[in-house]
Amino acid sequence: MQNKNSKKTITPENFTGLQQGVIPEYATGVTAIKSTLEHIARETGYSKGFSALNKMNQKEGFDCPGCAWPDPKERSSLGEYCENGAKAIAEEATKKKVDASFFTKHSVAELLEWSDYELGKSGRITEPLFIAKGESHYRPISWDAAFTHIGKKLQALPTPNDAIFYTSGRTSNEAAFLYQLFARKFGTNNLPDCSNMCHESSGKALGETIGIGKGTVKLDDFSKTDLVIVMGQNPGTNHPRMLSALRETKKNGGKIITINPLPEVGLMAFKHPQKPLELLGKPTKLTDLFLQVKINGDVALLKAFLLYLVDAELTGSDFVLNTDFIKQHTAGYENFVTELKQHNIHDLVAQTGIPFSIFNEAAALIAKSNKIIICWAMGLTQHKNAVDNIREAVNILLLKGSIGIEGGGVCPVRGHSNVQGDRTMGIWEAPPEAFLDKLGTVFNFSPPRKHGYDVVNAIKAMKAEKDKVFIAMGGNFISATPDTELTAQALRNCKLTVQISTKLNRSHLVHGTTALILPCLGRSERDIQNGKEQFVTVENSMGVVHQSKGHLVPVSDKLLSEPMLVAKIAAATFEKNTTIDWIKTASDYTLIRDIIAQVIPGFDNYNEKIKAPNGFYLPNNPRNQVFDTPNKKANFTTNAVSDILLDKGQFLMMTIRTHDQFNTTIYGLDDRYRGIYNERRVVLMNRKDMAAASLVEQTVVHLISHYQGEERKAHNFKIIGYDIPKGCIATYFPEANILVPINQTARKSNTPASKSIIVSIERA
Ligand SMILES: Nc1nc2c(c(=O)[nH]1)N[C@H]1C(S)=C(S)[C@@H](COP(=O)(O)OP(=O)(O)OC[C@H]3O[C@@H](n4cnc5c(=O)[nH]c(N)nc54)[C@H](O)[C@@H]3O)O[C@H]1N2
Ligand SMILES: Nc1nc2c(c(=O)[nH]1)N[C@H]1C(S)=C(S)[C@@H](COP(=O)(O)OP(=O)(O)OC[C@H]3O[C@@H](n4cnc5c(=O)[nH]c(N)nc54)[C@H](O)[C@@H]3O)O[C@H]1N2
Ligand code: SF4
Ligand SMILES: [Mo]
Repeated sequence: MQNKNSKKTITPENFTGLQQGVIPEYATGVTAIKSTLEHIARETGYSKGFSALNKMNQKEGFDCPGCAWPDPKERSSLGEYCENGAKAIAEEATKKKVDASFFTKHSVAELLEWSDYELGKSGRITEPLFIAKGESHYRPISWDAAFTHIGKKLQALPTPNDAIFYTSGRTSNEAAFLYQLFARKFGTNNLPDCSNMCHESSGKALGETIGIGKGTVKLDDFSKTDLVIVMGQNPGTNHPRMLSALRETKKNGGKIITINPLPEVGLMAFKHPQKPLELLGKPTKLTDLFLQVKINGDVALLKAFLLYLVDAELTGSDFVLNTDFIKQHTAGYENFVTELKQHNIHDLVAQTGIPFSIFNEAAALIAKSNKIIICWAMGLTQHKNAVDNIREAVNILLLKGSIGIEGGGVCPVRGHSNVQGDRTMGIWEAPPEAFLDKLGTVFNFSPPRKHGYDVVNAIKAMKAEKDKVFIAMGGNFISATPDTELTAQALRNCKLTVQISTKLNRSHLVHGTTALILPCLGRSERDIQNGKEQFVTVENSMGVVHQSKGHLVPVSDKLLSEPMLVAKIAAATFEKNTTIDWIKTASDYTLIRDIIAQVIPGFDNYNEKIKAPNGFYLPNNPRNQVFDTPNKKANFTTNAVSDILLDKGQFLMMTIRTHDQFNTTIYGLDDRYRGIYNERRVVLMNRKDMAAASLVEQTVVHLISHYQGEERKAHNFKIIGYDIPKGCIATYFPEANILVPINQTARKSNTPASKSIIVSIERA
């Protein structure tokens, strides 16, 4: 935690020059094309940029390094990408380079003063780099020396549990499988990943209620549904091609309800950028009913819907529930109804901030719809009661029998392009016993059984004890995690930190006693091993596994692929003491897929199945109304409404993404769909709250978060009047992460509650 009197922090706190503009009425269209072109021109040049875009999300090409939204069966010849996918590729294929001379010029201390935006814009890392104890600058190191250093430090640890192996969700199935195998052979389940901060709450809630920690819908269900409910998600920015799926819903007569504290532009109306005629005409209206819920009011809202559905007197009909489904496939219904009936629908709706008449309209629409899809993202998963949010969403679908039917089901929309695949491959601090049993049998060893650290527990462990080894397969741990100042102390306590990265970020600068930066190939780049071109495989948000093959010339000839990097670390750590030929396995990715096929259900015949141009679906029993829970039923659950109480002068704050970032990678300083330009240090605030606190547009304030008597402070934000419920404010991630208390996490999933932070506002 930061000393209240000191302004020195891990992240710079200066302004860049706020400009405010109008909020557009619809998403994409011509402005999006213009923005795409500008990014491509600036980062890669047109020739390289379009060469990459032409291959992105095409059957012979590479998977977009942006989000995990699936590709349609038929790919458009005009391109299968969105504005933000194009920005993601421009960022990876950038001409700018971070080489040894860059680090000769800039010390770590100097770079720490740069913003995340400035760091990222420095370019791609081109060679392995090392910083020794007490040194001020990174310097080049040979690959061999780098691997030997890691091997020696790992070997010297008193216990394998002193090593922590983090993963971000861009890592391919092949690299992820080798990485977890290495960690477990080394002797630990310390495999925290970005999922712990992302959809962990979805996995936990879905696992116990329907028996699989994943979604159940397929892309074409969006054209067959009666109703899509989009909760706590901003697809116009974060999953832009989902708007095309929602457009199909509308074209086929389906309805859309949006539940969000903000009227996100992308969800309101949309012009398809790859349909030239549409660009000239009117946008498609998407949301039919917008429910402007207060932050963390979702359990109350969902409970009110549930009460409406089970109470025939309210709906005026006995036929809104699917009683056959409830009888045949579920458990816990009586208990669920008994608990529900203790609530009063008007009290529940009052807690949401939504006018009763609008609630009523939405409830009536749910009651009359049979095929319902519920989609959600971080607006539901990053709260103390995040698991409850999702369990309540499942309750609705169970009442309606809308799981495992055409046009109905759960749709947790994943973030990183292979975060779901990484988990399938065993990147999990709490692996199922059956997975470990199989891994042990196939590789003839006894995998560690004790669960490892997730992200929050990894930070606490590194903070509590010195001299651990922290290795990150991608990502930007210091900027993505909560409680930035505390996490910095944790990382600096390590004896070695290793970052396997494509681009420069803050995690290279907040490092252990010694540190390595190991640069790797990006998705879009050609990967040649042993003279043969390789491809990798990934799993999208709907459980489809498919190929991804880069074709651009790598930015440097000193880069290694992620699978080869893991293999070399493993070989240096185990030396002669291993039964696996790591280097040989990583020299031909079909060999990695052969071993995956032996361990992971659904991957039998992997090398054959992956030849299908659209990939293949993994098994998903709830799609057939088979629920692999302990009681073999889909389970109703009971959940309490939010217990967050605000004192006078306090607000509930959510930390969200702008339209110009991919997590901690900042593409630009604008948030076009919210009318905010050239500034990220802003607070979106209700205008009545502003008036009550005598704050005006652009007043400079500091934010103080409150958690069980602890205070954390972030300086310099500008107030912006916005259409957001009273008592709620919004700031951007990662600037506000310093305010997220390490101990304020979701029950059961331990995900940092970065969408419900209690803060007070202090005038600067
Ligand atoms: N371009 C781009 N694409 C991305 C990313 C990116 O940073 N940039 N990140 C990727 C990743 S890793 C992820 S996980 C996803 C994230 O995708 P999103 O979850 O869409 O991202 P956030 O900006 O966190 O937006 C959360 C949304 O939830 C709403 N919200 C916040 N609190 C509440 C609440 O209490 N209740 C309700 N109902 N709504 C709430 C916010 O207003 C906002 O609209 O996107 C992925 N795709
Ligand atoms: N306050 C707050 N905090 C949050 C969130 C929030 O909404 N609010 N969201 C959370 C969520 S949902 C997530 S997923 C996490 C994200 O956490 P992370 O996944 O750790 O962070 P990213 O910003 O996605 O990581 C970006 C870095 O990954 C590296 N990289 C990019 N491509 C590749 C590649 O192909 N290979 C390798 N090896 N490296 C690559 C680059 O060096 C880049 O700097 O943040 C979480 N933190
Ligand atoms: S929707 Fe997601 S996966 Fe598709 S092109 Fe856009 S960023 Fe890439
Ligand atoms: Mo995420």
